[in-house]
Amino acid sequence: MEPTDEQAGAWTKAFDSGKFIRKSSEFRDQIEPNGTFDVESNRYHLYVSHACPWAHRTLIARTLLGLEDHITTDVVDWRMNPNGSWSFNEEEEGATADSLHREESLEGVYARAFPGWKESGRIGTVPVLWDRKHSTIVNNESREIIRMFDALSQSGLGNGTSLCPEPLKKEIDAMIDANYEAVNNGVYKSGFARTQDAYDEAVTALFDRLDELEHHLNGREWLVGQGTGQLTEADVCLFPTLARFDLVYVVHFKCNLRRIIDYPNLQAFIERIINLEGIRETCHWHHIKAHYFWSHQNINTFRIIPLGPLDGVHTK
Ligand SMILES: N[C@@H](CCC(=O)N[C@@H](CS)C(=O)NCC(=O)O)C(=O)O
Repeated sequence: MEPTDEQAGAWTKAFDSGKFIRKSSEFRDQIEPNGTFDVESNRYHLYVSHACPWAHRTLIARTLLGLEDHITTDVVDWRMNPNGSWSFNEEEEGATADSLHREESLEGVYARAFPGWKESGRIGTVPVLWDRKHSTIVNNESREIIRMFDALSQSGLGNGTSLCPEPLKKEIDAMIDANYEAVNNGVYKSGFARTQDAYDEAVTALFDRLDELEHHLNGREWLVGQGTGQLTEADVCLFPTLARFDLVYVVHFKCNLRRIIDYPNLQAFIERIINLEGIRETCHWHHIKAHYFWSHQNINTFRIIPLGPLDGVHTK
């Protein structure tokens, strides 16, 4: 039976032959020294969901680059609204109000940046990087936000480290690209597939890539770089998907050929990242688990949240 528009949420408009098609991000401006969006402490604000793997990337980069004192954040409720939009709810543990505008939902924030937003029929995604000075959205594409955070760290706001050093940039981009369709987006394509063929294709590509990554991590700590490698954006982009895998995707998105815990190198990889200073604090397991099983009623009609798994990084 086809889910109703209500049950299927924002994704109803994004299918082609049963395959889930991810929409592109709308706001693509950049922070640049002396540009419209100049480098300034406490000017930019990040709206995130702790459930969302794309938003998680930006929080991890913010921590690793030492930008916590320069970029403020607000966190939406883990409950996604039936149309796919996000609300603020300071009553919910780990979530906040919209500290900048007191909007009830993220749609209100998008509407401030883009008059006519609500009529446009689009739904605002997280993460969102907001500029206090021009009262607008700078960017809502996670990959570009983390690259900008790197530039901020280089410009003296953060701890000066880089997750994308120039000599490794090509290798980093190639690794992020190679993981994007198959893994980061692949779990969604598996879970939201509306035909057996679309599902089979997505799950096969997903596990082929996980097998390759398991092999690639033999004798390495990080995905990119000489020797055992060095921590880069490529690791930051892969981690949020792997960290949600056994907790959610295996069951909810039917990504069940194997679990991450069955891959020794991938399991060691997520543990390595989670043990970096400040990273465990960015992992809100309740938001992650409750969000998916509760919000996608078209694939989990009665919103039952599974009890397990008993093992995994989320238990430590
Ligand atoms: N390309 C975006 C994707 C962001 C995205 O899809 N976020 C999801 C949450 S995991 C969202 O807000 N979805 C709302 C919707 O599409 O209705 C990025 O990487 O920043």
